Amino acid sequence: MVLAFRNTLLTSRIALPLKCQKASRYAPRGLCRVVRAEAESEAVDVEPIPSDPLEAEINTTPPKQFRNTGPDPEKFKVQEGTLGKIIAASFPLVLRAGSGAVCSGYKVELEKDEGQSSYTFLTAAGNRVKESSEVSAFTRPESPIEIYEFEGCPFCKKVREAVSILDLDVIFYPCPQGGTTWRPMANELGGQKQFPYMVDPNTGVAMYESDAIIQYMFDTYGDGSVPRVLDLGILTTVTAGLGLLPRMGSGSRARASKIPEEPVVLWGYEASPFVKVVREMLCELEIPYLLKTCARGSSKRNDMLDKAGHFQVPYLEDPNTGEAMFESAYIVEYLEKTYAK
Ligand SMILES: N[C@@H](CCC(=O)N[C@@H](CS)C(=O)NCC(=O)O)C(=O)O
Repeated sequence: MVLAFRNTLLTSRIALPLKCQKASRYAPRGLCRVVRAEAESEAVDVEPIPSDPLEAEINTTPPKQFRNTGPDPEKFKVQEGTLGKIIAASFPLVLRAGSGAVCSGYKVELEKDEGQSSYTFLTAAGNRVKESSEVSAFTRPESPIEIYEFEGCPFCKKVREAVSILDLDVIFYPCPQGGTTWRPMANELGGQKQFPYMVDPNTGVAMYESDAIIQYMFDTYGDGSVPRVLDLGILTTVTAGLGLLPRMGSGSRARASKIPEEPVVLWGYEASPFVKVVREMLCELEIPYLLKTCARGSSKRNDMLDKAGHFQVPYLEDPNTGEAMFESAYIVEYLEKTYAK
């Protein structure tokens, strides 16, 4: 089923509550031309996006310079008082067999250590580990894809794994239960109360149904074949759901918050438990974020190294305050202090 409803959407945006109107300054890139596909419909109708003056309002490029206000990064260190949380947040990694930890076509080689400045996680005996993937050979989206979803939803989790595997940068609009910002927005855009909901401003495609979204992303930004771990039907969804249980719904219920003017920028990837606890907080507070996806094999690890001097995730950049920081416990505290009401 294919629907085009540009005019309805434009009208409905004007009618949104004040909070949503303000937030929607950067939300609805996908408004320009939305095509909705349902799971059972194979053919997704793609039409060119007409140029739209609304697009000029959207700025997802963070300022170049941030003040680093957090502690020094401490790789794999679990901060005091957070052990239980990090163990619980590691369950999905185990139950999902590491899905979302590495990019498509991930490869490891040894190379001579000649003091290269590029990312490596291990240097020993004159050699260093070089990681790569095949994603650079795939079509890359010019603008980030947009996904409306929430942390505790197994269907959303499958889609987030695909995002990491394909190394896609995505703006996430958190829609926790009881959320009053992006939930109504998603409903206005797509017409249904269902998550995940994806809008791709590059192609004008918008769709529901996790499996259809995953297939679309691999068709458009991959080699067309969905990895086995995401293609096991009910088993994929059940393991995604079971993995989330130990966190007992964290990140799934909305709390009162101040919605920032611009999305914050989170560097991370799906399988990291340290990143998960930050995502949970972003979701509870309905803070939209641009995910700079950097699973193993992503060349964006070098980008972070260049800009921050280290590679470690999570790494948060907040264009609203100009602050940047490593360390999950600190980031969670920062978000609470800055955006919780
Ligand atoms: N103490 C840090 C630990 C974060 C951490 O170790 N993250 C891992 C990913 S799970 C990482 O960035 N590893 C760097 C690498 O793989 O080179 C925190 O709580 O944020």
